[in-house]
Amino acid sequence: MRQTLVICKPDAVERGLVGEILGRFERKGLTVAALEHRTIDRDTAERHYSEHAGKPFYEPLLDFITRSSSVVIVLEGPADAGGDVFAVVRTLMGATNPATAAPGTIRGDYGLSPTENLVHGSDSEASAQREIALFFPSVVSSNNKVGS
Ligand code: 3AN
Repeated sequence: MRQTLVICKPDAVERGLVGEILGRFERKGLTVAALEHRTIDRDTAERHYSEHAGKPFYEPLLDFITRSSSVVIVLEGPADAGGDVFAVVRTLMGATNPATAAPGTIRGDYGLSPTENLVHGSDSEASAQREIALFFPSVVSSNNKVGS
């Protein structure tokens, strides 16, 4: 199995779109390996978004992601699914800026704000490993295991 981290961000929870978002991933064929409704604390947010430190949108991004609860999810799919699970998730998410994301994608269908863009998905296998360890230290990811 391959795993990736998804966050239904505070705007998704506030707008009641968690079921819609998770349903899209489930109907695609991915399954939930771990799920938690939690308010992300500042320290975790800073570590999660460390690559963006110093950028103009960094502080607003931290304020946004910590302002209310998120639903943090580990999704998984079979290793032979024909594509990396993280890439499947990102295709369904759509481009970072919802205003220009393709119709039919989550961001393209439900968003307008570049900061409040509903959903996060790991952008590589390495990011998935790092982010799953950050949010779910008890979940042992099977990514990259021979024969899995
Ligand atoms: P993605 O979430 O599509 O992988 P990243 O990793 O480049 O995008 O950015 C992380 C998050 O930072 C985005 N989901 C969005 O909330 C915010 N962000 C990225 N670029 C901008 C921007 N130009 N203006 C405002 N917020 C941004």
